[in-house]
Amino acid sequence: MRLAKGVMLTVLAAGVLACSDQTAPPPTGDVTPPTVAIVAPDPGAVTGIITLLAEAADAGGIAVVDWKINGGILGAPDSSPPYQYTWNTAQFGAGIFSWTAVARDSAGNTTESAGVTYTVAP
Ligand SMILES: [Ca+2]
Repeated sequence: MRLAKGVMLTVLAAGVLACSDQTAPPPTGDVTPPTVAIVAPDPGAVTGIITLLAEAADAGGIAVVDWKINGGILGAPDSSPPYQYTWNTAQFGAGIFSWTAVARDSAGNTTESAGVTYTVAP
């Protein structure tokens, strides 16, 4: 019993030493995804040509913002603020459309905004 306890303490001590010998892991860079939200226009009925506006932020910098309508990417990635998309609401006819903005930071982390729904009347 006493021997077993001694062995366990030895193993424990070795483990502590092994841990204290290790240096801190190297920084792995930016692992925090950006924040992004569609801030205009307010959800609801839209008509004509409107400008969608997203705000994106990241401590390491935003690389691009993509726009998605009903889950499909539309247009080219926007690499500089203000992050806007000019949407001709006649493009897809009448219907209900959910937009999101997807921000990617300089390290490749991505965040998709909450969806904002617009209704295009017939
Ligand atoms: Ca980041």
